[in-house]
Amino acid sequence: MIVFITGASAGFGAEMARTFVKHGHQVVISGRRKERLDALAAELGDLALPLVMDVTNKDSINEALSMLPQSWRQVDVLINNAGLALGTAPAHEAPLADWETMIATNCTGLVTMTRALLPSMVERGSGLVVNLGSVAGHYPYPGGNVYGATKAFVDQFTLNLRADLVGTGVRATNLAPGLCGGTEFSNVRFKGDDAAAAKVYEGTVPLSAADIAETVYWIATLPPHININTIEMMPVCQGFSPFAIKRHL
Ligand code: NDP
Ligand code: 8X3
Repeated sequence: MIVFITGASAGFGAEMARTFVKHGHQVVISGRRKERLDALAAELGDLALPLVMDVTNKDSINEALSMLPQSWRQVDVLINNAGLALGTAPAHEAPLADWETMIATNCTGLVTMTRALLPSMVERGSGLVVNLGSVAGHYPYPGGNVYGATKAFVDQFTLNLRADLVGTGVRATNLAPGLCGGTEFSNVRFKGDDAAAAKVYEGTVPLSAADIAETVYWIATLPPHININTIEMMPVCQGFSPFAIKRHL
């Protein structure tokens, strides 16, 4: 298989690349940080192709895709993994620029990549799009405002892809994890405050990037008549909050 992973310079994406290469598949590893991609490509060898690309920029996507060698163009699996959360401020205080960046990356980037690679899959009658959603798209929490909303978009977009793709042989899955440690997710969310990022996972056994990579690999290697629509997964230590009620006592 040829697997195209967005956001492969860190976290889930890098681990997915390792997993698919371990099983002998070709992997396009994309992201903005060239040095990270080059280091991962050096680790993985000829089965990995680094591709510098910013998913928030249509020209950057088109230019990167146009540079794909002929033998790497028939992408079998697109993993729309590039994404981020910025901040935990309440809606009335959060910087609008952070919201715009999350929407541009998690929504616009994801649909632009999908629109670019989907026609070839439909033409060939096979393919798979795996989108990284989140439990934040299913359950509200304070400070989750736009991040959660972008992931709810991922949910519905994936289901609507399924609606359009019935009969084409092309599959689509939304993978929605909960608390997952060992990636840069919280360091990015807390804008480099690594102590605050580490606190998120204190005293927990969170999901790991390897857990996510194994799940994606399982989805991608199921027999072609099976479509996993949505998977929501959490670490056992995570659950649900009660409703917040402001009492005037
Ligand atoms: P990381 O921060 O470790 O990795 C994010 C990746 O996305 C990096 O490789 C980064 O690369 C890439 N990326 C970010 N912005 C862009 C952009 N504009 N263009 C191209 N690539 C970009 O996060 P995770 O691995 O933890 O998260 C991966 C996905 O999983 C995200 O969509 C996240 O929302 C989702 N998720 C994460 C959870 C968690 O708890 N960790 C739980 C549920 C979902 P670079 O900076 O080099 O561009
Ligand atoms: C990441 C999971 O709970 O931090 O999508 O929003 S959470």
